[in-house]
Amino acid sequence: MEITKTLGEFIVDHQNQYPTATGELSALFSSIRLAGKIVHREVNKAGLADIRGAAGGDNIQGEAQQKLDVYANEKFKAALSARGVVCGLASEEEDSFVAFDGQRSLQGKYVVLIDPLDGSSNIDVNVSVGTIFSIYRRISKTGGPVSLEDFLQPGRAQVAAGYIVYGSSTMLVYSTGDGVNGFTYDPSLGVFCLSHENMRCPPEGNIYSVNEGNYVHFPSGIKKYIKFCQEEDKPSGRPYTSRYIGSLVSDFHRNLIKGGIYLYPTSSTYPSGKLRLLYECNPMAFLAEQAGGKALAGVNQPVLDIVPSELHQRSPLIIGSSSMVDKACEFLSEK
Ligand code: P6P
Repeated sequence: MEITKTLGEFIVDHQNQYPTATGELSALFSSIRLAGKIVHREVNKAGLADIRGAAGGDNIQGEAQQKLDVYANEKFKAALSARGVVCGLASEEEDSFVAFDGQRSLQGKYVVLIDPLDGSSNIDVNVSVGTIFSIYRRISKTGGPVSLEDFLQPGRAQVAAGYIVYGSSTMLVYSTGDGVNGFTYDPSLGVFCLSHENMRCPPEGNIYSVNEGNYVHFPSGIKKYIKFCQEEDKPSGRPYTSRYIGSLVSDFHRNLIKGGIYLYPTSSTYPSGKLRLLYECNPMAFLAEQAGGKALAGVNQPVLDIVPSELHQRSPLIIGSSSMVDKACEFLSEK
C-alpha cells in the first residue's frame, strides 16, 4: 500500500484547520495511537506470551478479566495520564472513574471513556478484538478534581470517538465530528497510515449481525425482523447474510464498510440490553451517524440522546445502515 499520509500528519493537518486548536486533542490522539501500538504487539503474540486466559479477577460486570483486558486497560490508562490533557478516565475494567492526579492532569480539558479490549472472550480463539474510546470536554472546573458529571454526558456531546480493531490488520477508525477516517497500522514502520478516507456507511446492506442463540428471549418485533432478514424477497433475490463475530468492533467495522445492521436488543435476559452505553454504544453511535448511518436504542430513540445516570449502565443497540435500522424499527413498533 502506498503510504499517503500517516495518522500523525493527518492529525496535524486537521488541527491546522482549526486556528483556535491548542494541540491538546492532538496530544490526546497521540496517546491513543501509542497505547494502540503497544496493545497491538501483545494481541499479536497472545498465543506465545503468558497473557492469554483469565487474569483471575472479575470486573464490575462480573466478567472474568482476561489478562489482556487488564494489560490493555493499564496501557491506555498510563498513556492517557502521561500528557496532562486528560483529567480522568472511565473504563469497563474500572469499578469507578479514575481521577488522574498531578498538577498537569488537573488542568486537563478532556475525559476519556474506554472499553480497553472489547470482545476479549475471543482472545484465546484468535478472533478479532478491539479497543473503543469516547472523548468529552470536562464540565467540572479546570484545575479542580474531575467529577462523575464529567463522564455522564449524553453521547451527542462527544468531542471525538473511535476504535482500534486488532484483526487481520490493525486499524484505527475515528471521528472528531466531521466525518470518519480509517488508518491501517504498518508494523514494519510502526505507523498508522490513512487507508480509508471519509468512510461512509452504505444506506442499504444485506448483512445482519445478532446472536440468534438469544432468539427465544427477544421481543416479538425483533423476532419478526430476524424472520424478515431470512426471507427471499430482497432486491438481491436472496435472504440477508448472517454474520456475528461476538466482537462489536469487528461486526461494526464490517457493516460500516459493506453495509449491514448489528442488533443487541433488549431481551428477557438483558431487559436493558447487554452493551454498555458510555464506552460501547455511544462511541459507535457517534461514528455511525458521522458516516451517514444510524444508531438507536429503540423506536425513535437515538442512542446519542440518552442522558446517562450511571457509569456502567446498559443500553439496547440497533446500529448500521440507515434504511436497515429504520426497517428493524418498523417491526419493533408494530403492536
Ligand atoms: P454475546 C463482547 O463481550 C460484547 O460486549 C460485544 O463486543 C459483542 O458484540 C457482544 O458483547 C457479544 O455478546 O452475548 O452475543 O456473546
